[in-house]
Amino acid sequence: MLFSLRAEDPAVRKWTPRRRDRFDFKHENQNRLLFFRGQKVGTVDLPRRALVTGITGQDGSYLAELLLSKGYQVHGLVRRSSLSSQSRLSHLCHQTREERLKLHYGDLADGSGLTNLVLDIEPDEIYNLAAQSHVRTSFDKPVYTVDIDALGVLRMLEATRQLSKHRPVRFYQASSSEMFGNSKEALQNESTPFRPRSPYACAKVYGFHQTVNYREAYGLFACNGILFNHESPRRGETFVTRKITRAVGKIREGLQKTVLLGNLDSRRDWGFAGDYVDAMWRMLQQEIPEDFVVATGTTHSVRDFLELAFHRVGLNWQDYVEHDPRFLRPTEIDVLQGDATHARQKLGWTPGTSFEQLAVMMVDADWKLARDEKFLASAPRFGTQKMENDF
Ligand code: NAP
Ligand code: G4F
Repeated sequence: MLFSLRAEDPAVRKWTPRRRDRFDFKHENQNRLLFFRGQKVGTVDLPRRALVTGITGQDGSYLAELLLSKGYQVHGLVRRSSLSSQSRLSHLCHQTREERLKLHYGDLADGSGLTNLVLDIEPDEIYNLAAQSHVRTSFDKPVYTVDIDALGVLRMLEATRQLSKHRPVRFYQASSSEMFGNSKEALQNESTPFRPRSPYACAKVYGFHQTVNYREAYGLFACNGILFNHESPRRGETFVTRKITRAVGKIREGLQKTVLLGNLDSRRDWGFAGDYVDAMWRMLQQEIPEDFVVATGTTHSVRDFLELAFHRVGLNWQDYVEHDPRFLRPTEIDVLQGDATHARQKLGWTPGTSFEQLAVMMVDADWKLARDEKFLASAPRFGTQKMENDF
């Protein structure tokens, strides 16, 4: 006799991973067919489980939102630090019941820790987003970058392979358009050769090929998303778009006078991070694992972004930008422009936000942030007592 269970049934909620060992699932839309020792015994409407490394980062926070909105139970890998790094997630922690979003300490440097965690959580889908993601920094910290961005991928793939011996699991690797380097092709797609030009890009190329190899050697459901630059109000403040929009807000509010920048001529294919995490999810819903370029298909210079951002608050960028050679790179990529035809045709994915809309969204958010900071700076301070001898 076949039976049907729902996620909220006490019997399902009480299942421990060990008890689940004897069960196996096969996906059929939202339902899972439930097998016990190889025999089909029913269907279970369990929430799908995802593990996201890099959940505290820009993409991790948007992906967690998306997965929670689709009913997933989301597990996130978080690096231990003396101060919380959860600012991009705090709204989710408040909104979401504890069983839906669970955070675990872990580090991409710690292979056995990753394997234990993956075997313990038994995720259906793993999104490997964690990385030392700053290209300029990778020139100063090449060995660390390679450890996390190259060997870290291998550690995650090994952990995933161990789990795949017991149950089906799908793996997403956050690959990057940086891998194309100074390409000879005007538009870069899945068959464009890689010509990496930074320690970061070299590490990402390694992670890309290991992901393909695990797919081919072990039959793992593993995909590379080759994502072009994507930004948002949650972008780290040392990446050029956010550095500019933070400066625009502060300059407009009189909190900062100038902004120091490097190469203004480089061109990037900039999209909105919120659109791009949807492409990641779509990749893992395919029948057959493949690699996909995700891009807008347009390219703009840093100068173009400056024009738009300063114009939004009624200022002329040339009055505020100064050149600083510290922000140049030993090797630069001049132009990136992606061709996401494959993602459009296979995944039904298209970008929903234009370059202009992205700049406006980021400036508006950072202008508001600067106004809030100004207000806070002018408010009387409470809670600290002046020391008797503090002149
Ligand atoms: P991000 O904001 O810099 O986030 C990186 C995440 O990785 C953070 O959560 C960070 O944790 C975590 N992390 C760093 N080192 C770690 C380690 N040793 N162990 C565990 N976690 C670690 O990057 P993003 O923009 O969201 O990008 C996500 C991924 O996509 C990265 O792999 C990046 O290389 C790749 N990518 C990004 C773009 C883009 O334009 N954004 C384009 C192509 C590919 P902390 O919060 O503790 O720092
Ligand atoms: O914002 P960026 O630092 O991004 P970059 O180097 O393109 O890398 C980002 O996108 C990659 C995808 O292609 C990701 F894989 C990677 O993780 C990261 O998210 O720099 C963009 C351009 C560069 O040409 C840089 O030289 O802006 C130029 N730039 C000019 N002045 C600057 C500055 N970049 C930074 N970060 N800071 C500056 O002052």
